[in-house]
Amino acid sequence: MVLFAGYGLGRLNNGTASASAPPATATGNGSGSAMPGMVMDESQPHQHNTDGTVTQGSTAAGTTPMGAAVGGLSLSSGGLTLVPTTTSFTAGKPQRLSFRIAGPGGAPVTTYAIVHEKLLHLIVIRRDLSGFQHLHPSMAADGTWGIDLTLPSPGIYRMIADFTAVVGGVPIATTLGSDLTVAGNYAPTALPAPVRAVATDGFAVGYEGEPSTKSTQPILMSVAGPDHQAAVLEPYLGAYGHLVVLRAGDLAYVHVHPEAQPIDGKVKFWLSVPSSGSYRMFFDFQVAGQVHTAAWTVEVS
Ligand SMILES: [Cu+2]
Repeated sequence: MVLFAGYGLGRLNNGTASASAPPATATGNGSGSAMPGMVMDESQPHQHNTDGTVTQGSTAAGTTPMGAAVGGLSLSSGGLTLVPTTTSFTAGKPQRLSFRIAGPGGAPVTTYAIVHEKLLHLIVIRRDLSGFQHLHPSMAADGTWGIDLTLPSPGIYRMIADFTAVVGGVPIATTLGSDLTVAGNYAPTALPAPVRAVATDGFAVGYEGEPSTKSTQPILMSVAGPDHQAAVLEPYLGAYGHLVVLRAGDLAYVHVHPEAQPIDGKVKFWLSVPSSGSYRMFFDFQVAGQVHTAAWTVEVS
């Protein structure tokens, strides 16, 4: 597992510079994945697996992916527990979402590693995979996270927190989830048809590639402006795009980052999906200082 030799820890929010952190040690299980808690070189493509491990992107091409392990489905994993303060919301009304991450002894974790420029990434989505939001709450000194959140319509939503907690000096990368409820008449939306080209805020966004359960596959995103020319993509949170893939039925979570530079104007990801089924793929990209999110339905057999 020489692959991971030399990857240092991410920057910590308590001011510990990576230079002073102990180097991450390759442990070598031969699966092409890092141990939970290891922070990868983020200039390289990689996949945040649903079980909290990270797979370095293109090096895993053609090999068997993580497969069955899925995460983001549990309130508690790896000794960490997501504790939301309130989980019931009123449709269309801005409300404070606050929560903490309880550590193994129950006290809130207050130290996190910065991953993609943030200490914690929060996805909120209704269980029918509509209304995707990618948010960055802020943390108070006591470890309470908070953000103003509007859930537009009735239904059951999922909050999915993706972070690397540092407990006793050990980084633990994990993804935890909880339901949020909005009372009222829930009118679920059917998944849109699995088309390749979608219109997003005036851009035509497409993807090439075939997501598979058998191997890690390249997925290339292209963004064209109203003039039909390739849009000039800008880095957003340290990458030329962010891809969140959620499985229909249980909202199993996969977060993938691209190769460091666009290739012929296209953003290249390496993706493996945990099972056959229907997925919704969300691609965050930035043009002219604005972040947009394109979404596709993907059927994996
Ligand atoms: Cu984020």
